[in-house]
Amino acid sequence: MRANIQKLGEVIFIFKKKNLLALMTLVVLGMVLAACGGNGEGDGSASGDGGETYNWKFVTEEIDGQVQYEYAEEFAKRMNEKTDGAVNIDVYEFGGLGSETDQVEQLQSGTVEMAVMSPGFTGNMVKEGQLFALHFLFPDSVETTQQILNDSEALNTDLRELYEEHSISPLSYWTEGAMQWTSSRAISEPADFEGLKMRTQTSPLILESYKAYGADPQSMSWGELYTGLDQGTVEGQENPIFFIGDASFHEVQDYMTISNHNNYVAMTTVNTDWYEGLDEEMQSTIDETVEEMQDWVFEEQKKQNEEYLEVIKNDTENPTEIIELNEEQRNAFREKAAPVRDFYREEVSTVDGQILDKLLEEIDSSGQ
Ligand code: 6CS
Repeated sequence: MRANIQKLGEVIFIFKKKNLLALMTLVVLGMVLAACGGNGEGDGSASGDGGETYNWKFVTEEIDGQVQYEYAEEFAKRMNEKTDGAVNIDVYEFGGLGSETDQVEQLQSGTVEMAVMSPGFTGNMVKEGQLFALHFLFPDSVETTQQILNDSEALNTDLRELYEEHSISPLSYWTEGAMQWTSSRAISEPADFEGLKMRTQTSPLILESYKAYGADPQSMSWGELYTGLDQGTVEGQENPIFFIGDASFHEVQDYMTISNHNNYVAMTTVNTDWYEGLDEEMQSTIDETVEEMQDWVFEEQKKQNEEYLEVIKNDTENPTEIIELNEEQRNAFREKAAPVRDFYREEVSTVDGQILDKLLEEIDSSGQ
């Protein structure tokens, strides 16, 4: 089963740049393979030597080599070592078990025990989680942003409780780096977005953020994005640099704007009932590993973002014009983005923006 999924991942890697149809076929194939494999035992089962063994599934939204997948592999390795081989975690890359939204449902139903999940795919369910879609919310420093994600009570207690109403427990939040825009036309001021067909994830507030600049946003799975950009179905997208480079979006885009308009935040999530059913010792081992992984993943995203900036700059076969916004230019976007916060408070939040306001106080006290 695992070998099949890994094979599938390699094939996806080869095909991803070339053929949407092939990729989507493989997504379906992955779902069939997963169904054939049946559920891993989430609870302990007896091993030959009388000890308990645990087999869990950990699904990610990225493929082998990318930050989320590397995170899950490292997490699995650490859990296996700490439990003397009792915990075995199978890591699934994007496409192995379906689309990003399929993966959310699999975690909720307990078909998979663990998932790296982006709030950008849960906004129709956990409305408050859409605060991550607000541009220029976090400090410019990615380090400080990570510190806030680690310490925030608004996120780690209040927002977590709202996710738990939907059987999803976010155990941590971590950045995959600052997001930048790629596009088929140069973007250096809000007017450049006028009518631009912008690809986004599914959370409605992400679309709202781009409407505020005059763009024409539409949500799409990233599995369709390379072809969408190539064929002009969409003309721009946002992502951290490592993802732009590794998914080769720059090959089918002419410009990359260094806007640092937002941070890409991912969550390490577990199925709530499953996690609460584990004994205390196992829960602490998971919690301890989740905490250790915060520094690990920070370094991983930093390394990959730096490496891929060079890859994009040096790709002379697919030249990309890089536009670096100065503070004045960023302020023009900041101004247009400000009303989206009020929209969030008034139209989106189910708790009158309380979580956002608490987070804003936490950001303020970070001094950045
Ligand atoms: O743009 C996306 O949808 C994808 N971007 C990243 C950085 N990770 C996975 C996600 O699905």
